[in-house]
Amino acid sequence: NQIDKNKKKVAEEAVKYIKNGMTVGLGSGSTIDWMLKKLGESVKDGLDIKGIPTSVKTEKLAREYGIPLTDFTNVLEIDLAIDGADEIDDDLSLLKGGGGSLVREKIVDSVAKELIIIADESKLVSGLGDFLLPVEVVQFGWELTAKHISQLNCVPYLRKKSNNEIFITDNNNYILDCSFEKIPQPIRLHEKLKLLTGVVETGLFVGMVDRVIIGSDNGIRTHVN
Ligand code: DER
Repeated sequence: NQIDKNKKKVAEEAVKYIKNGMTVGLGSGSTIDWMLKKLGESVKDGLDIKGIPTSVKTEKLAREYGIPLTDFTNVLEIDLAIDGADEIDDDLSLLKGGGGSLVREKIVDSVAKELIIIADESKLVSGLGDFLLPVEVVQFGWELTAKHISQLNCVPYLRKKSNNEIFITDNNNYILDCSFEKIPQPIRLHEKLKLLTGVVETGLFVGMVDRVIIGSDNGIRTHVN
């Protein structure tokens, strides 16, 4: 469908920024899945890179496509990270975590020398918060963490899988999806959430993005920070 075509377009455009010798942060999500497919083809054509995946799902797919992988045991620097997003606001602040990989994504995306976000135009918003904000929390005492988060004026929902079992992240934590409606000052909300005992990380990615590549029916638009 058209959205898939747009995701494929921006995914293939992003691969052009990957150069020989790079260590590349591999994001997570369906748009990134298209990027991994294209990157695999470039690797087959001789592109010499190593990837660090931000989820078990991305790791599996990268292996399937023959993308060489490494990890922080071997490298402590990432030249370029490419990732998706659930919402992108006018300041290029992001709301991420729809796929449940926000912790590893933020670890990789924040250390990368350059961060490129790829998305279909539907992700562009004037303000963050229509999408529920994912917050990763430790399992122990999650009910208390949820109570403290709710005191920041939201309703936290414990993420469940389709079979109604509790969703467990790659880091063996839970995710609370929080309805803040409007998030006028993402960094302020991130800081308040991050200070709460039991909170591991939030899906607010502020001041991290260098370039956004947006796919729409009539082509590709790039926003540079
Ligand atoms: O969970 C995430 O942050 C992912 O990047 C995800 O939100 C991107 O989703 P999509 O590319 O499948 O729309």
